[in-house]
Amino acid sequence: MEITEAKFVKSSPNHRLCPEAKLPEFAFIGRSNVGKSSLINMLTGRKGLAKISGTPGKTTLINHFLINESWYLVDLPGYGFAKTSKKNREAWEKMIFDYFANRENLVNTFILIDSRHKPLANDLELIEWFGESGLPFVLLFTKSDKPNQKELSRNLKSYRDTLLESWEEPPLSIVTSSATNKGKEEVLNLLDQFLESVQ
Ligand SMILES: Nc1nc2c(ncn2[C@@H]2O[C@H](COP(=O)(O)OP(=O)(O)O)[C@@H](O)[C@H]2O)c(=O)[nH]1
Ligand SMILES: [Mg+2]
Repeated sequence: MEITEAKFVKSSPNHRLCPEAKLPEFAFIGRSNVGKSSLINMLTGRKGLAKISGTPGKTTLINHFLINESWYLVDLPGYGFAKTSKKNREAWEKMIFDYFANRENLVNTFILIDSRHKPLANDLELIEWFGESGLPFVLLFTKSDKPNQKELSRNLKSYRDTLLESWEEPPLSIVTSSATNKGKEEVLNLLDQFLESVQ
């Protein structure tokens, strides 16, 4: 897979206002600050495509990027921002769940997990929700350049062990770093496979 063209299409406050669901699309979801925008920039090779924010919790819109004029990458608003109100959290949930319930062109969702941490409750909840809903997803561990090798292995194993409590097999996962481009080829190859499967 080579991304030759990547352009921002629009930011939408809900699924109804998203671009027409005519092209295959891939969503990226995860906690605020997990590295979603950085990963989208890494994959597309465009540094300033998705805005990278040092301040977590800012993006509250569904951002569509058109890739190679033929499919979409979608940067979804982040969750788990500690300071958010109950009302904001409920609004986020409604927006996200409506998006997943209605976006029939969605091929796969990448759930981003910060590799610096042990399993976190709201990440696990999201993964369980995907499982229960029967929605396809792949885990992307982010910022793998940050922890040392020992911490990284420990955190990955901890995730695997926790997920194996409710999954027969651990979900497909890829270890990435937007700082070193680790995982870039793997994710792009996977996108290729998904696109072939829907053509
Ligand atoms: N070291 C390192 N920092 C990263 C990586 N990915 C993102 N960051 C940093 O983490 C912060 C949040 O990244 P951003 O992409 O805006 O996260 P988002 O809120 O999930 O979109 C920024 O300061 C990024 O520079 C990575 O792979 N390695
Ligand atoms: Mg972002």
